[in-house]
Amino acid sequence: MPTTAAVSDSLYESLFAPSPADAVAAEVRAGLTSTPKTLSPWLFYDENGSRLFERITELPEYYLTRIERGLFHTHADEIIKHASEPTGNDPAPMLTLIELGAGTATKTGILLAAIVRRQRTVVYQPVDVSETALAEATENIRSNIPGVTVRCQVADYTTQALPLNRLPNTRTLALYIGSSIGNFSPDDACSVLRNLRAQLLPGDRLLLGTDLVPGESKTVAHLLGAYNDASGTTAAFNRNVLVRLNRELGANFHPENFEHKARWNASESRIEMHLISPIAQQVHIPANSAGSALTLKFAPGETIHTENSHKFTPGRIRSLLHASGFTLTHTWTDPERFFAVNLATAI
Ligand code: AVI
Repeated sequence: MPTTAAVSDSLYESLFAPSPADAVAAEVRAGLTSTPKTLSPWLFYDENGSRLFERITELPEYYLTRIERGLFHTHADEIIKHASEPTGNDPAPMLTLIELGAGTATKTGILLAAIVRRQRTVVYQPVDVSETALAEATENIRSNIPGVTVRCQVADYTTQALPLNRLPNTRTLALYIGSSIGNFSPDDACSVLRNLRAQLLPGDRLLLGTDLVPGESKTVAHLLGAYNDASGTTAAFNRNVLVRLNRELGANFHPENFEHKARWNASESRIEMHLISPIAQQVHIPANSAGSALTLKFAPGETIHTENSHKFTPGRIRSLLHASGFTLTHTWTDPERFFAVNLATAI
């Protein structure tokens, strides 16, 4: 297994995390002085950005959360049955659930309830960099699903060793859902899964949620709609990163002078989010811990690339898992093949 040094610096802060001022200053300087200009997606998730993301997951156009939740509702017992199957000389074991980037764990309750139906009790270990999200997850689960022991861990799952609390004769089922894997480049996605695999035993399982490429029913228009919704929530989420830079770095962006744009990049199989400057403009960022003051010049039409959201073919899911030390065993999709939930075994 590769060491965590294979994980790039941009992964260090992980997604969904409030981050120290120095890390924000350094990331912004590196991204906005490069060509083309970029900002890392983890910068989205300040308090307001996290709230906007929660709203995105409830939008009619953002099918990802709704379909994944539906797949859990329909198939939870089957998923857990397969995850608990005996392999080799490992007789039907009790599962322990660990969740990477658990957030508030709203969908996980469906799987936990299925595990409790099968084995009466379960230890659930949500891992996230956000303490507040974990507190909410614990409260949700403890008050709604008797039989679950919650052991939260604040950690950066992309680079740090996971706090696996392995009881004798248990198998770990790791959850990485919500298409979060899609926000990493193909190489970084492999590094994140290898970091996970390095901490599992052969026979442990991974449940991975992946958004799918357009196909017979799913069109590019569906994808673009999910990232450019009619209510403007995704646009507000995208522009909020500029509001954050004004507040935290004293920058003088006029967010209304940047247009939200979602585009489908077919050759890279990803939705890209950009903030486009329709006019020539300058933005000032005062000196900070990362260096001296910056004056950023934007030409008309120039963009800041803020996020990639990769979409997968079944073959790509299989090869990513294989390259990371897992074998794909089962996939559940909705009838129109918008989204897939994949069960894999650590080899
Ligand atoms: C968190 N992640 C899986 C979301 C996605 O779909 O890539 C983030 C997001 N960006 C815009 N809308 C949602």
